[in-house]
Amino acid sequence: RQRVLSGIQPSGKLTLGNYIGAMKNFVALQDEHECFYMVVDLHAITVPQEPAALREQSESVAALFVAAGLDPAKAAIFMQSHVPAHAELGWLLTTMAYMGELERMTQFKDKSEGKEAVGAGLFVYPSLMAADILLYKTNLVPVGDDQKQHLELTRDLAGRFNYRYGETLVVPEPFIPKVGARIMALDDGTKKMSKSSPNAGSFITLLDTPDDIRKKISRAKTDLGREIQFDPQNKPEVSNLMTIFAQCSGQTVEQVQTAYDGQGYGAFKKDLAEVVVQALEPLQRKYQEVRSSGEIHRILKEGAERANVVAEETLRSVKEAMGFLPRA
Ligand code: AQP
Repeated sequence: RQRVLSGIQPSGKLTLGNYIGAMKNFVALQDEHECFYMVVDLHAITVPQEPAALREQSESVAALFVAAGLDPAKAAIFMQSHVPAHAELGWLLTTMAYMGELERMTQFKDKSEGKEAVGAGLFVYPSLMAADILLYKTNLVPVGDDQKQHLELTRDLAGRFNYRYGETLVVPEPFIPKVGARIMALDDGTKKMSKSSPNAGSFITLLDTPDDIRKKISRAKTDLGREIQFDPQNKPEVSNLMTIFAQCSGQTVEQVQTAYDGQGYGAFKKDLAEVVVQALEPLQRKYQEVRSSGEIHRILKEGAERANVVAEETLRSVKEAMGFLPRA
């Protein structure tokens, strides 16, 4: 059994991108492996969050984990801030990261672009993410393709630590599915779908009503021409919609292409909307149950207890290796 860890930020409502790129894999891995899945609230505050919204979104994301099929009896589900070792190891690793390597992170460049004031947290975020992963001696990290660069940095930091202080940390492997690894924005097939985008029409959230979903898909940008053809280079928008169709219906992109051969965008989009509505319906029903039962608080408490045991032990060995005086 390998150890798996991943997280999602409570920085908005979860999108189909988060689901297809990350959560579906979280669920697929829980039977075979020892899994830790967290709501990364310490990451969410790298951009300003309104307290009431942060609280609501945190509970909502945790409930969506369960609604999507994560079983708290199998996987530990917890809030990152409920395990203090994350912030502590995050700091220790920040001192080992180089400015140059952090400056190269494309997510930092994207998120800071055009902003007058850029928080320092946004800059050092990758070293906190490294701490998240390394605390659990994680073997596999299921993430979307957009996180590849951060994972590479995590591997570098773990290697640097081990070289400097002796073999202490486990160097993790990324686990990125080939199909559907990156879902793009509905208004721009070259940008990834993001929950914090200012244009709500650019993403579909897991809690959108059927009517919202139909509206958003019917307004989704499509390229010139009218063939339903999978060609991400030349037809990024249609290709993205085809990926969503395939992921939500359990078909391959090739099957989708064959089924819509010779048909126009209109008919395809109409069917796509229904496929997405149907795929989300059971998840939304379960979400309402989880929220109204209040069970999420107990789930998060138990998850944090399990996580703390593992995280504390790694932090202890890291501090010892670095030469911190142990507390008597
Ligand atoms: N568009 C996407 N396609 C595939 N996977 C995606 N992920 C995010 N967007 C897509 C994957 O979801 C996981 C959780 O991401 P996160 O919430 O920690 O942060 P993010 O990657 O920055 O996601 P967002 O939705 O874009 O959030 P904001 O807008 O707050 O920055 C990760 O595994 C990610 O790969």
